[in-house]
Amino acid sequence: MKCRKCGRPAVFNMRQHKLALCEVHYPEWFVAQTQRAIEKYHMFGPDDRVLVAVSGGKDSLALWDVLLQLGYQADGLYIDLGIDGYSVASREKVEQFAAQRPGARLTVVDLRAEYGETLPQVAQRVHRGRDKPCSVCGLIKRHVMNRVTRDGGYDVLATGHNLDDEVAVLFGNVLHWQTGYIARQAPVLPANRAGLARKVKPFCHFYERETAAYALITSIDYIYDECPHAVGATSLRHKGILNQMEEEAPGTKLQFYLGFLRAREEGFFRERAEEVELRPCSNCGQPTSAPGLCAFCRLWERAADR
Ligand code: Q46
Ligand code: ZN
Ligand code: ZN
Repeated sequence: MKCRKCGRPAVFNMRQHKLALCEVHYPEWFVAQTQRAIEKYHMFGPDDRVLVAVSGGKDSLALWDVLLQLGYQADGLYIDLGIDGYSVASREKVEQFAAQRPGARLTVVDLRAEYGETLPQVAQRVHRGRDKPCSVCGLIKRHVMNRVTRDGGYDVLATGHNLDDEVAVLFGNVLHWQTGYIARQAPVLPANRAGLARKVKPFCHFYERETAAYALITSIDYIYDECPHAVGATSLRHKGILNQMEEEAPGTKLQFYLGFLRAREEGFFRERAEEVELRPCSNCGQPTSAPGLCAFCRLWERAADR
């Protein structure tokens, strides 16, 4: 197979786009497509300060890499959750990545150092080991990301969610008709007056294999292993089913997602998207729908009670 642009041997073939490219033209295409998505959804401009949430995985590091290449003012945020083995290894990848790029600024929030407990410790205390720590983890990450975005004076928080991630979430929400969640899923979540930061997903049109190919071809050193708690997650099961459909009909995932965004644009879910009223948490000041303390502060308050 030959590169569509230069005729040299292609290293990557995208069946859904009927496009094969070589090792020079694939990264070029990938960077240009990212810029297109940023413009299409009016995510941010050259004057905005962008905070990229990085986990050490291929998607978030590729995103940081591409934004720096495009000349954006992009800093990184890594949250050290204290998960045995995984956190040490992923933090190392992120720190190495930042060290190799002059001018790339990285903020590390170490959960144990700042709040006194690692994620597994909080989850054990709250769930007594009954459940996976993922719901507590999601809550903690959302809080810390919002806090650093706001306190650091950033205009926007960017995450490395790819098309496979977005489609798996959409699929799961459709299966359970979680209409409120469906209405709130979008490439851009605007900031709100209560203090929620603007959030964007510049990779939402890329298949996971496309971000992986970019990371491999451009030699980004990322952590291959997933978090150990990801094993058996429903979203991974859904990804498996969606991959089967994609295999039989290339483009299925992209069409499902773009069709959803079109329906959204036409106002299909508008009524459902009504915002719940938020007020500042009495302890940290972050927006919450609960009276008094936010869910994050309640987590640690229970720790203090003991
Ligand atoms: S990091 Fe956290 Fe994920 Fe690990 S504990 Fe679950 S939610 S699986 S993206
Ligand atoms: Zn080429
Ligand atoms: Zn709070």
